[in-house]
Amino acid sequence: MILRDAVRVLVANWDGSYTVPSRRLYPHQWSWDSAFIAIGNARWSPRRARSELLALFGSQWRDGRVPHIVFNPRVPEGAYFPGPEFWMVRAPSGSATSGIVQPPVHALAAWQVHLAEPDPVFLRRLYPRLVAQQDFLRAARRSPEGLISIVHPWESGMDNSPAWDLPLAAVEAGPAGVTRKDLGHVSADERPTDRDYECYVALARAYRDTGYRRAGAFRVEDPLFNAAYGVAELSLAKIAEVCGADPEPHHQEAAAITAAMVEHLFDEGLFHSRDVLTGHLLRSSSAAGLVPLMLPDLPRDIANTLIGTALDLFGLKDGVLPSFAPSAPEYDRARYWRGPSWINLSWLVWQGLRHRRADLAGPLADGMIRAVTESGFREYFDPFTLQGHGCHDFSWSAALVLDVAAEHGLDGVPAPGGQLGQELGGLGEADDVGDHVPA
Ligand code: 9WN
Repeated sequence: MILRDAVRVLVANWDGSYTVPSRRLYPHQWSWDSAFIAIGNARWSPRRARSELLALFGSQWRDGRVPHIVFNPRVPEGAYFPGPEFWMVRAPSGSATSGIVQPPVHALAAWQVHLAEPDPVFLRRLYPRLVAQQDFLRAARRSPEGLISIVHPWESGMDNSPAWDLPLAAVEAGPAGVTRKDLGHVSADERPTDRDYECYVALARAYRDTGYRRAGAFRVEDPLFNAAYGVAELSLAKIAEVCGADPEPHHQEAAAITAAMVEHLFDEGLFHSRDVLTGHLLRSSSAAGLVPLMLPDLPRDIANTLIGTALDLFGLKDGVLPSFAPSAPEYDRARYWRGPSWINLSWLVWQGLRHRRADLAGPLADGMIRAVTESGFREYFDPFTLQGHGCHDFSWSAALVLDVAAEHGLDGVPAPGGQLGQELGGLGEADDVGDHVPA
């Protein structure tokens, strides 16, 4: 039942060639959401999954960047802030987009989509674009330490994580003429504050005014983003083999970023962000610091220490992962990225645990399924009561649960592996995908 409901959410949020994260709160295409959605859609409609990624990369910029939002021209400007009139930029495709990026989880998604239904033609189409995405990050964002930086909290995907409090305190943000649309859909105590928004807008405007070339007052190296970059290289190595390209450079790049992260971002049992402008580590208790578990070549002692931190600081043994450690003073159980549990973050850490600690990966998978079963496909969840917060019918909460069910099983019934076609009784494929799917 829960799987059918998940598919219903994804069908309701489908826009002809991609899926909106949420009909009302996020009514356009978002970059890392589309990767997670593709991973889930691959389990019941690989065609939609391929379309999702191809649609997003259709609005890639010439410099290789994949914008964090591709705007739907049919949605009124006022439906989401900041919209196209704020960003003032178009991709070569003609679509209005934002000018910042999000964690590069797309090569991993492309590989998972291929695994669900092998399609070398799809991979050959996407491979050069995925490489260009990484090239952009190397060219525009790599520091002498070999790490990739983000220039806006929105680029982290974990927008108002307490990890950003210190760098944001230094941002001068006057009253920015911010017209918040989010508060029309979600209660204010579950969203960032007005001051946070003023900083977001000031930073985005400053970056925009340099033609999206020079970072302003915020420049940090985030462990989730860098781990995603490393995992992308490993996925590209596999994709390269299918496409007849050389996988070796991708392996080397993944090894290099893993080593740089261990050298510069690991401290006291957790990976942290580093402020490029001050050179200081931004020590915090963010669960982003556990995501490097996804890197298979992480030294074993570091991985074991991280798992210890996941248990002691984040209470992982109970099967639910808060986005910020509950014992930390900044923790807030209901506010956005400051404590609640998110399905995508849990899924990333689950990926890192599956081949290391099946005894911990299993309960985490059960925890994700329990959250949506008890509270619906909410955007985020109280890590203790699983009460839902943020918007309803949130796409990646639905999509990733389909992936978890396919791999881990549901209600004690073993995982079918591959696609969930039979379990869903053809629900998805019977549905008309529409004419807009990129050929
Ligand atoms: C800004 C769409 C996005 C996610 C982000 C999440 C939230 C946007 C917002 O929603 O951010 O990009 O308006 O708050 O933080 O991770 O991609 O679901």
